[in-house]
Amino acid sequence: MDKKLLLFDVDGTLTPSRGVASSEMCDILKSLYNDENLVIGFVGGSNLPKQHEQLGDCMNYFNYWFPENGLVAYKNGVEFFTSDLMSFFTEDSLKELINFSLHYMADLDIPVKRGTFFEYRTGLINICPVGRDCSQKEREDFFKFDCEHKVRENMIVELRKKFPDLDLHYSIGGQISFDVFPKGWDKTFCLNHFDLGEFSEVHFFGDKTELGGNDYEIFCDSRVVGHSVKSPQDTIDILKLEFLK
Ligand code: M1P
Repeated sequence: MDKKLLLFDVDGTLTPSRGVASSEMCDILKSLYNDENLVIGFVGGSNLPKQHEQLGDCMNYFNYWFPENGLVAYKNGVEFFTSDLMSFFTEDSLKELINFSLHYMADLDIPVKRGTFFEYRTGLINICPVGRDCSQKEREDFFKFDCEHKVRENMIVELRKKFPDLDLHYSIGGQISFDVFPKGWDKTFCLNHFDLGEFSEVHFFGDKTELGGNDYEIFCDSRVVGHSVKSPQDTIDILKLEFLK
């Protein structure tokens, strides 16, 4: 019962947005992993290949990997759970969502459009007005444009209006896109994979902890001690202060 569970968001918390983990971050994760009183996991909206690109060999310093908010789950590198979006959608309701989204994005007047506007994943859908195939420079430009013009927020308002009966949750976790998933399939979902009674404390670190951000629900969960960070460096500072022996 002395064990603590530490859960980390990826983008903006362990790594820069869609960037890679620093060697300092990796060293700290290694020290935490080697502490027998700690159990370590990451939980992000991205799928595993993207998380692997970002975390590289640091992945080995996590007992648990939770891609797609824990709708896919690994323990010690072995998958033990996977969900299916089609247990929620019917083919017709999914088609309606895709058709409306593609029409909406076709009518958007934004500076640049590339490919992959709608990505169907295992436990969530990712909608990306600029297109996931954009370059790093186009990603950063879109992010600035979106901060000013609220392209994603406005689209979410329209989706909510259009599909009031679908119990969907919309969440902005990164720079160019937003995730859509059934209510309850947010990052708190990963907590279902534990018997939380085994831990004296459960901590979560995330950067998008404000309402509408994809760390909000788990950050506010009463079972969890939430840490809101501004950057990976901020995460490192808290870990050094509170968890490194
Ligand atoms: O992990 C946070 C988000 O990372 C990506 O967002 P973006 O490409 O917009 O920066 C996506 O993988 C998204 O699904 C995820 O929530």
